[in-house]
Amino acid sequence: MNPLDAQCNRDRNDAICVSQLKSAQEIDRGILSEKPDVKIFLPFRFYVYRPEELFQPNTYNRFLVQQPNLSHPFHLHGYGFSVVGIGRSPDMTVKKINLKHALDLDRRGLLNRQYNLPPTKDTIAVPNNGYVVLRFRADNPGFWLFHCHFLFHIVIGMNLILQVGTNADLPPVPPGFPTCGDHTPPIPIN
Ligand SMILES: [Cu+2]
Repeated sequence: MNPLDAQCNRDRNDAICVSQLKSAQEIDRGILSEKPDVKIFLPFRFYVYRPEELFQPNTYNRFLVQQPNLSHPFHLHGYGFSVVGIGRSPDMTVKKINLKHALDLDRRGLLNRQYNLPPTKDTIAVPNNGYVVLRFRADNPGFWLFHCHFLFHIVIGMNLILQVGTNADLPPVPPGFPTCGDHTPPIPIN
C-alpha cells in the first residue's frame, strides 16, 4: 500500500495507492464536482539548521534528525475525507515540491485526481516530496485539528486548526461541563 515513489496515476502491480481504492459505500456526490467551493493549498516544509547553529562548545541542544523519504501521516479531526489524489510531480527533476510548483501543476491539470468512488479516510500519508488531494463537505462546525501524526512533527509545528462556522454554530456547553481549574486540588493556606 502507498509505494514510496508515490507514482499513483497509473496502474501498477507492485503496490496500490490509497487513492486507487474504491469506497464500498456510496459517497456524497456533491464533493466530487470538478470545481470545489473552496480550494486550499497547505504547503509545509522543514527548516534545516546549519551545523554551526546546533553545535556550539559547552552547550546542549535538542534537535530533530532529518530522515530522508519520510511520509507524513496527516490526521483530520471532525471529518472523514475523500482521498481524490496522491502523487509526486511528473517533472522528475523537481527535488522538493513547493507551493509554487503545486499551483503550477494544478493550473496545468497535472495534479492527479480520480472521482470514481474515492475512499474515505481520516488519516492519509502525504508522500515525501509529494502531495495529497482530499475533499470533504465542511458541515460539522468546530475547531478541528489537522496534523501530522508523528509526535515529533507536531511539536515542531506540523499542525493547524480548521475553523468551520462560528461560535454561534456550536451546540451549547452541557450543564456541569468542567472548566479550567476544576481539577486542581485545594491548597491550604496557613
Ligand atoms: Cu510529519
